[in-house]
Amino acid sequence: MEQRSKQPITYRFPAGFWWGSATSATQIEGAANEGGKGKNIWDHWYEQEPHRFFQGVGPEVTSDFYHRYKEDIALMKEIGHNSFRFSISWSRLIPDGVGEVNSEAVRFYNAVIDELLANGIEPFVNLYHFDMPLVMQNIGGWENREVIDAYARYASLCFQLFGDRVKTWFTHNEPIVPVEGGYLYDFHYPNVVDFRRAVQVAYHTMIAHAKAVAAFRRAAIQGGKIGIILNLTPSYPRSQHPADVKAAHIADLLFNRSFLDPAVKGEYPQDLIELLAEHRFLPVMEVGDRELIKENTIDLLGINYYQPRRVKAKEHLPNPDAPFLPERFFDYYAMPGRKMNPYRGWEIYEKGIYDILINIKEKYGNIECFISENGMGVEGEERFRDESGMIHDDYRIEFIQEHLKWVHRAIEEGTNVKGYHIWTFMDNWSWTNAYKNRYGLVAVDLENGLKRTIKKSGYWFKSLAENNGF
Ligand code: BGP
Repeated sequence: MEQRSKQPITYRFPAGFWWGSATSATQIEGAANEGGKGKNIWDHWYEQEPHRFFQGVGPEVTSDFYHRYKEDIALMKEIGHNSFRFSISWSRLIPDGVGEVNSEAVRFYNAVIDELLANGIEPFVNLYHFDMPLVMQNIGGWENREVIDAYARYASLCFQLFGDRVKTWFTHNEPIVPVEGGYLYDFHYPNVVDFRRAVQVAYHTMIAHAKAVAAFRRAAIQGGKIGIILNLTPSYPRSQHPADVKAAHIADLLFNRSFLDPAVKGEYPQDLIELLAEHRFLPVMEVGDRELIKENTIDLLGINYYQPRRVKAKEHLPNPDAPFLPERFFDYYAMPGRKMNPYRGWEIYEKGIYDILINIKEKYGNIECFISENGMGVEGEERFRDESGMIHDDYRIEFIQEHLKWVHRAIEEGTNVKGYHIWTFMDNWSWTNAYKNRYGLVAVDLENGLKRTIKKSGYWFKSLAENNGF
């Protein structure tokens, strides 16, 4: 193979490794009120409570990918992408969630897919990234079984419309996050705080997932694979004391295994069922659900990893009047000496990515997987721009390298890892944080007509992809 870099390659990845990035519709498309798109919960919540969004910035424009996808895909190619994940906006494709398909949306997604393929970039398509159509939320969102059926129909339409060219599909991105945000901790619409409803939403999201997988099997897309993308946040106990270990085990059950086990093994962990039953929080289930989950396991697992979860046994009895939350079972623990991202208050613990992969190998049948998000958010990143306009984000290069060393080691130890996607391609709008934390390999200059400029990390990523290692 041609050696493009002068540097020797110490960490070489398997042939055909996927190098690319991940994005989501609401975070990059913009054109929120254009092209016949229906409103989703983000458009609605922003209209209701703009002050909840960083600097009052909502999702109307974001990075304007809707109008600039050609330029952006050219940049992806330039920085070495061989694959790229985006999501379809359900409310763009089917404005009211259940009715007519919006032909302008079909045109747009066809154009994006064709442009990616023409540039040698494999499209990875996710069906749901936090963006419930408003009409669907107004009848209860994931709490309502009708919404599950509407979602399954939407999924099946997507397979019909785009499955001739898109071979890699995902049902959900981080399905725990809308549960946490929307039903426990008040950072997504509908801003409910109710453990019982949260459990029901989580359960129904998995039923929706299984129905989408079933629809995918019926669609029989040649060479197609379907999966789910989970933010598997490893839970580390403060110590090996049994009470700390138990606290970490419960956090793992609630936040990771509540989706991982049904998706990969086709069943919920017995300990989770017992825990919920003990506290009288089992969700309402229907006849046939168990078989549906059993029969519709995934082909491919996407793993998002940002930071670990460190917990300890509870030190005080919970206040019986406070709302019931997962923290009923553990307290968070800030490990002394832990490494922090100085620009966004998250811990950096590179080995976590390895621990997740080894766990998947040992306990989940070594299912085919890839790193579907990993990245470093930086507040105030504009200060690292030089006169030429380039952002010198050496910290991001180091962040990626240090994580990739652990991914490499996991591959050497026999894990079935097929690729690495960074969050994210270009700086984007992020939920209530709006443009606060920048994650892109490409900068988007908000002061300058959303001008795109490749960051230092973008050039580094190019050499990483071209050399299939570093
Ligand atoms: C992940 C989500 C992304 C993105 C990222 C960064 O959980 O899948 O959509 O938002 O986190 O989050 P933030 O911008 O809040 O730092």
